[in-house]
Amino acid sequence: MDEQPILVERRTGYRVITLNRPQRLNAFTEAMHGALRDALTDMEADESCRALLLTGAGRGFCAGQDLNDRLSKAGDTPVLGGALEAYYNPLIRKLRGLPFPVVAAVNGVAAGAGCNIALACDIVLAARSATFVQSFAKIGLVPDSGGTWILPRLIGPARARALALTAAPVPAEKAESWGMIWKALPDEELLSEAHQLCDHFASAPTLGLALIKRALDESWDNDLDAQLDLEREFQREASLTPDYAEGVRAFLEKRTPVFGGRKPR
Ligand code: T3D
Repeated sequence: MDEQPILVERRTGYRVITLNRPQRLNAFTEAMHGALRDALTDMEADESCRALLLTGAGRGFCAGQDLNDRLSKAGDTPVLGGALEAYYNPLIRKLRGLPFPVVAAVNGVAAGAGCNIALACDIVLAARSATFVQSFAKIGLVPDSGGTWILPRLIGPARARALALTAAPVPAEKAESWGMIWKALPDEELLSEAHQLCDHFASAPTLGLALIKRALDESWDNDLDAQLDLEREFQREASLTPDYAEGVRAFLEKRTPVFGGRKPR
């Protein structure tokens, strides 16, 4: 068993989680899922945590499920579904629902569920040497961890379908040009840019950003009418935050706003 399948670092206003099984390109085991779930629950409960940076140790971001756990000594493979229910689906729901921005710094290959976990993050930065692979078809599986939902929404049905059916790797710069990720960066700049972004979010109007995330997510299921109603409600909610008042005052006083990210009293 790995001693620390993930590493958690507390920075001022945000946390860094590093998937830490580099010898297996950070593929997921149950222990890693458990540690990640606990770390996410812990940071969600901490009001001082206002962003998350997710990255991988070594040369990969994450190669999805550790396939060593999917072959018994007798050579049998299991019936799947249980791990999605217990681990991958809750993980994707948690990442999407965190009340602050999640930045993925994809340092190397992101394959299988590892690819879709990255794509579920709010902002995806990738090293130019990184690739994104829907590798499921190579082993007779179906994209999971939200891939069949997120991928076509990011890059359109034609590209999503071809990638899912062929498992062709997408290099980071192509992923950027397709709108699959936010930015491809020189490898040596990846982490510093991800930290800069999280530093920025650590002093941003966090409650407003959480509402932005929800509004964009909910738009997929709404028609324009319903979305306009939702925007009215969310705007009302945002206007009750101290950060909105601070933002307006700071603008009129021509100074930099100081956002506390706190709930209204
Ligand atoms: O419950 C369920 O199971 C359902 C959930 C499924 C979720 C999924 O994610 S299913 C998809 C699982 N992942 C894959 O199929 C990807 C398998 N890996 C690869 O195709 C390739 O490793 C990569 C394209 C990711 C990278 O290729 P490359 O050439 O850069 O590296 P490599 O040499 O293949 O891998 C380096 C090492 O990591 C190697 O170990 P070794 O030979 O040095 O001892 C390799 O075996 C290991 N590794 C990579 N991916 C996995 C893995 N070991 C276990 N599981 C992996 N997924």
